[in-house]
Amino acid sequence: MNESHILRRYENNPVLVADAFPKPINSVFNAGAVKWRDQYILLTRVEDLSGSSYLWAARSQDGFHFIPDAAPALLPAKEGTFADVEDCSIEDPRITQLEGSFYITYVGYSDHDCVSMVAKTEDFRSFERISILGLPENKDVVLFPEKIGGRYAKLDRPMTQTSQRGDMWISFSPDLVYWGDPRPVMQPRKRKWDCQKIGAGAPPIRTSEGWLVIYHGVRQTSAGSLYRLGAVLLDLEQPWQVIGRSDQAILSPISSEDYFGNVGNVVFTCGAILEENGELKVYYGAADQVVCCASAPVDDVLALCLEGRSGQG
Ligand code: BMA
Repeated sequence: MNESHILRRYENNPVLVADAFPKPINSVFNAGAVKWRDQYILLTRVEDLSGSSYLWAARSQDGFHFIPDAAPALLPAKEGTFADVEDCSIEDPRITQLEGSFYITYVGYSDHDCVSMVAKTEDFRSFERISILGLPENKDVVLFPEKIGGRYAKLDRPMTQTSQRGDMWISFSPDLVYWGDPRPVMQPRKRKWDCQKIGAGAPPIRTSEGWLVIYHGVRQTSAGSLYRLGAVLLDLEQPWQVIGRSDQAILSPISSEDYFGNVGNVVFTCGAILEENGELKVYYGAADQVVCCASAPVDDVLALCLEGRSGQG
């Protein structure tokens, strides 16, 4: 297999498949990831046999062998304030550890199209929904793991009808409910692998060089959308400033599991873990079917971003 990308696939991929679950499901993919009390936790997107998605946690001692919990973690709200915006499906959870709790950002689907949501949990078993973070059509929302300049900060990806393009934006909040001071952060790049849509994947990771964000980029091909992963470094104090962005993709669909699933040609991440030894583990959904892992020394990923200093924003 061509392994020219910086991220190296775990040799026994996938790390989680539908058959591992205690009831029949269609697929398990796009998972938020966190290491907590010597346990790796994935909060996965599970699609059931009816085509609706919800969230289900799986736990592991080594980051590769995951056992799903006995029951789903969070189902689409069917009543109350949030049912209106997520009663069809909830998708693509990201986990941010912030002020001692876990904040889960995810996409809610309803007749109103897709919105971005945030909920809070302490244990991945019970959740408190907090607010709608982004109006339709909004996806790929991640919270920063600390306040910036005294305010909570998020990246998200509103879509524009006119250009049919999705840029990444940042905005700020005093309370995770009211958001403002929005600024564009970066755009798809003409003629490159990320020329049509981009979106934050894993929540920003603090490094010595800046906030590291693993993101996905999309390009249309004659076979449909091609989803790949890239990396970008944002300024620690002014995270709307791009320090450097990888010119090349860091992971591309080239392995069989990236094709044989519901949506081929897709690698899509919602979570990454930076180990104490400097290894960056990226969990990704392959072909919207299974969860896989790939890794690289974080220094290699940072170097690639810094090489791309000129190709900013
Ligand atoms: C995006 C999201 C992801 C999915 C990807 C590829 O728009 O819906 O959940 O993995 O498309 O199909």
